[in-house]
Amino acid sequence: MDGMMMETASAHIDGFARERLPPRDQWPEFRFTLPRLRYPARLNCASVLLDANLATRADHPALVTPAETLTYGQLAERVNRIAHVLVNRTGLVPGNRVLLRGANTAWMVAAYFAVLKAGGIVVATMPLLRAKELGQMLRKARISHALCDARLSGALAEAEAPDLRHVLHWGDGELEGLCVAESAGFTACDTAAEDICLIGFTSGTTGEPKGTLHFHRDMLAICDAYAREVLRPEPADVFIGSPPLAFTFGLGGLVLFPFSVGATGVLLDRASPDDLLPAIARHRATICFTAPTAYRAMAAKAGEHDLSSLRKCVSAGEALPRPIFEAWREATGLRLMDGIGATEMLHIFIAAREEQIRPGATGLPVPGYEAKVVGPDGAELPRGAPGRLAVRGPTGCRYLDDPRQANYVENGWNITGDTYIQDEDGYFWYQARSDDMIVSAGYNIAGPEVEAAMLSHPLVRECGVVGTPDAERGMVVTAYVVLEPGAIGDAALVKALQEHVKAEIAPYKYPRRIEFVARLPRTETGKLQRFALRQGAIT
Ligand code: 3UK
Repeated sequence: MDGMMMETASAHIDGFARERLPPRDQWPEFRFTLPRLRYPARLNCASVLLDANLATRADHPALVTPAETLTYGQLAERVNRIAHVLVNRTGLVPGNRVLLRGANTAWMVAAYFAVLKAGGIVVATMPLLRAKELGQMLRKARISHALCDARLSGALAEAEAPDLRHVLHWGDGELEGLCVAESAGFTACDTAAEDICLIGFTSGTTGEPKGTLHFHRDMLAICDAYAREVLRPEPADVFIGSPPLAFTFGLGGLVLFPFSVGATGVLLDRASPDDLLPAIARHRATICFTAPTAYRAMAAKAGEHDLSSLRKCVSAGEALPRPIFEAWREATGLRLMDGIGATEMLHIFIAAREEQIRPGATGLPVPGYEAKVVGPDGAELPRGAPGRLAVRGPTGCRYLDDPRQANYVENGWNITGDTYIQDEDGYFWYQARSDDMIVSAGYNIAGPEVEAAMLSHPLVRECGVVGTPDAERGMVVTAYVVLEPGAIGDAALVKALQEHVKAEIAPYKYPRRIEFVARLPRTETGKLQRFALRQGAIT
């Protein structure tokens, strides 16, 4: 082997995932325009993000959870012991896929880094998944190993998974016991920067789940692009938030970003708005990551808690309606940092630093990324015209063995499935998911714009707007509304809300139908389930 080959050769002995990367001509174009994004050919992201902190910050808290606090030194030890267990007890070889199942806990993070450090491929799963969904992932990624929180072992045991040979649990003493016998030092697998380290399954609503492949260098790229350039955390920061670690929004916001500067991540078992508010106060958290609806709910109760430690709040997962931005500013004095990310892109690629924020817009391309709005033929549209969002940068979409790759990547650009408008100053304004645009009596109407108008009415707590079939107009705009406590959803309120919307935005967009419901259907990642609204399947 010549030197060049040695440098770039994969460390994977098990080539399953690499062999199922999409064909090269269907890859997005990867761009490394910032100097920091030019990574060496060999790197292990667990060493860079975790072990790099040991020299100077070994005694600084890396993770704080209700059960324990781990310094960087203690976390690194636990990671190393688990890595030894994986290799010595379960025969893990580089390239094997390891399913992780647990709530946001320190053991979950330690298991995650152990797999990365040993050269394995992480497949993290959301706690709410059931045997059927776990089985789909286990078979699709041909997973041989699993590390699982004992409290969540049931669904995994029931999953149909012919290749799953090694399952170890933590929380019941099993993994803990095995760790005691292992040494606290582990030399990281000498992975290539382009070795796959993560398969992130998308929270898609229809069809088989899609597995997105990410390289070791991608995990660093989101820290060096979004975190370093837009979020700009400091070593003294304390991160907190609600997204599960299996959702890459949570992985970045609660683990990778804090670790990239030697800061602290607070992990909560349960992180509803009512859990998050007191936790922010108790831990003196400085940076919060959660979904728009959680900020809405927290804004209403912010006065009952000491949130004075907060300095930055990130909102992602779905569009941030302007009324929520305003409510949060009123409640805390902070400007919410909206950002659009995607599992395919690993993390956020359009956002804005606080001083650049335009309320209502998602923002500007994150340094290192480019974005444009294109028409059906892929040609860039003039500013102000709605069209399909296309992005490229240091991260991008590679589905595991999936023909749907061709739908996400066009001419080297990632097509996220979102309709956007870019304004004259370059800012990107979210309209809707492209397949959620409502066509009513010949007009194109974006549900999220109507939702924002509804939310600015004081009696509306939550709102979801979809098109429902109508004989005369093709579709009619239908709003499902959760009212503030005490409000009465009668005909007079329907009329008042319709008048309110007509006064806020173009009158033809007003919801002809309004239904009052107790709650809106949402995914575990905080997204409104529009298909459920369209089907009228409201609980
Ligand atoms: C939508 C947004 C408007 C958009 C994610 C931050 O949400 C994440 O990943 P998913 O794969 O979904 C991607 C889709 O969600 N979306 C996300 N953020 C916004 N729409 N404004 C936003 N700010 O349709 C996108 O295509 O679940 C978010 C970081 C990592 C992530 N994986």
